[in-house]
Amino acid sequence: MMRLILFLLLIAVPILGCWTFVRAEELGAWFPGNFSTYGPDIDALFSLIMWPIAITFVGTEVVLAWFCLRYSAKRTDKSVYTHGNHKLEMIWTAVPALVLLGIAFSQMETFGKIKFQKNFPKGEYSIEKPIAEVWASQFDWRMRYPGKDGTLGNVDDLENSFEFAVPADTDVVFLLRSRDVIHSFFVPEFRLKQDALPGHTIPVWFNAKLRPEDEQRGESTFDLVCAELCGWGHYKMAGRVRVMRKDKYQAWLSDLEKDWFTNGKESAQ
Ligand SMILES: [Cu+2]
Repeated sequence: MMRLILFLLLIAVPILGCWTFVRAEELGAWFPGNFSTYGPDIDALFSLIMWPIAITFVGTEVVLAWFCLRYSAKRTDKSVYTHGNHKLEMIWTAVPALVLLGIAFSQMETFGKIKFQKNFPKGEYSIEKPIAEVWASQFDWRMRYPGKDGTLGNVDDLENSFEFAVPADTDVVFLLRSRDVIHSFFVPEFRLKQDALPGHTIPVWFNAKLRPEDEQRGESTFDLVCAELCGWGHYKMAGRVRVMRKDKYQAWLSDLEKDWFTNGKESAQ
């Protein structure tokens, strides 16, 4: 009786597991909608890894439940000693190794396209001419934009915090830096997550779209969160990425410039 209860409890796990894996996508449990050009590639990799895991998980749980029902010892049984099965061990080492190797090779193209610096966009914004520098620190995000001269690191640079504005449908390259500890720049809708490491300047790129319902307005806002536990105020590193139609972006930039150089005096009057 006990054995049967145990079996039913154990078999409930893969049954619920199947239901979760099949339904998760339509329930929106994996990711929010995608709004960047390389999002679909990342989603394809997610499925590529998720399905072997799902099948292995459900398979092993079913076997576990079945073995508990079929092979659990009775009180009168004697102990059995085993030294294992060499052949079986070879198989269950080699099969996952091959699967991992397959995953490693099949993600290389996407990884190269997104992360290798030689494949970075070379349009209006590039590694040499980034749209901004994004500084992560305990516990805020600071963006530094080049001023009129288009280059960073001089007196006409503009700054703001927690709000990263970018033009829509444009390859945007920015430099990610940290002032103190490791942080991580994460925008789920862009499928973009990049660690910020102290002492390193890491170029990052994306190309974001407006949400369809925002086409009229010409601006969409997405959450920017820190995805690396960086201290007690980690939860406060909640910023926004504002994706704007190009004309809106230019207007926003000149507003920032005005505010920055008048120290807010002009807009306060
Ligand atoms: Cu952080």
